[in-house]
Amino acid sequence: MKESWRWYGPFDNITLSEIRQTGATGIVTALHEVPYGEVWTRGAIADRRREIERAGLKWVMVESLPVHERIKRGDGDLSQLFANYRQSMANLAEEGVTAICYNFMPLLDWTRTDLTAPTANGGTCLRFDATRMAAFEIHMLGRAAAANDYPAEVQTGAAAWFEASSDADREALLGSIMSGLPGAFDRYDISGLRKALTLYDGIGREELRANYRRFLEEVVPTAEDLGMRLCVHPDDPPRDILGLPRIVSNAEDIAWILSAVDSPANGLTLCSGSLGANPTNDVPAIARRFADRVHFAHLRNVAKESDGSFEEAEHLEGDTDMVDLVRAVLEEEQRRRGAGRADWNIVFRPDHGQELLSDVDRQNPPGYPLVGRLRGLAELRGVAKALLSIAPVAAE
Ligand code: DNO
Repeated sequence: MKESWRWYGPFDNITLSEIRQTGATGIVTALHEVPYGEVWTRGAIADRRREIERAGLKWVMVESLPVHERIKRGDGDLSQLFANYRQSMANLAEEGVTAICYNFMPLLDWTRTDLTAPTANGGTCLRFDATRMAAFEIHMLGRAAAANDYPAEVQTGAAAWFEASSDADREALLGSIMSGLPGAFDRYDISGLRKALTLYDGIGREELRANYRRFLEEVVPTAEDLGMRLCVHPDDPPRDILGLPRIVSNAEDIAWILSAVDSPANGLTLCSGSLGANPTNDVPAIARRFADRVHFAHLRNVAKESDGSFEEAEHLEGDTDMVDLVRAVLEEEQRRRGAGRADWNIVFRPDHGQELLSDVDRQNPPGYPLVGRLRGLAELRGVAKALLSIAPVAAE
């Protein structure tokens, strides 16, 4: 398993030389400063690549080359946006960066209601609280149909939270919900969000799927020609949110995506934390079922609660059997080696981390502290090493 680390480039105050000390050798990054939909120039990619290589590391994965909202909505003439996406892909390939993670979540990327929920050991973690999300949707946003998405007791709790909340509480909640958007783009206030949501009127699951299929048809052949791999990131959380459909949430969705354009270039980011937030998703089973199309793994864990809330747990704790999941990845590597596949070494990164120790002073992007992720990486490395030494991993 190829150890990698997400680095936000100029937006990150963790330096490449610090990352080098974690033992990770691969860098996962993006040109976050380029507005969505614009071409990543070869020169800008080369500069970033050289900066990474000067630190003794290698740019192994793009996360993300964002898919423009208009493509998600199927809005108007998209030919320029598709052409730009393909041009960015070609420029990346020229610079030797051949794997791209992206998502197809409408409007928002990952969504949490609390960025600093206290953990039992004195650190903090990211939390999705069903009551607060309901308070946001029903009372702050005033989305009429939102009540249907929450059980009665969550609605009652939401009304109580809203009644008791101060302006500062509500601002903080809005801020947390908007924090999933990387870089500096497209954060909304309440009225901006209401307006952005109306652009999705009439776009349900089937429409979004049609728009996604069109995107895949436009870019997967290019990826094949360039020897690149695309890997879609699952929805986080894996359920409809703000009334917007989500179509990358479970095994059925993934099966649909991978067969919509059936090519090895059309692959999956196995994000155990995102998938693991839905109680009906068996993450190791999903990993095994789609193993040959997993081009990237995000390894982290969540602890779920009965009302739909969840918290980011320590990497080896929480609801997903992480040892079994790592075993599934190692089994796939073994199969690929047996089949002579050059891409047998699956890139993974410790996804998110709790804020521990000095993390609290560093102002890192939510979910991406140094110590918490280093802990996750070290634990995952230990699991992989132990599994490999106990017995050769079973392979067919
Ligand atoms: C969250 C990340 C996601 C991911 C995008 C990929 O921590 O895993 O924001 O980068 O969804 O496009």
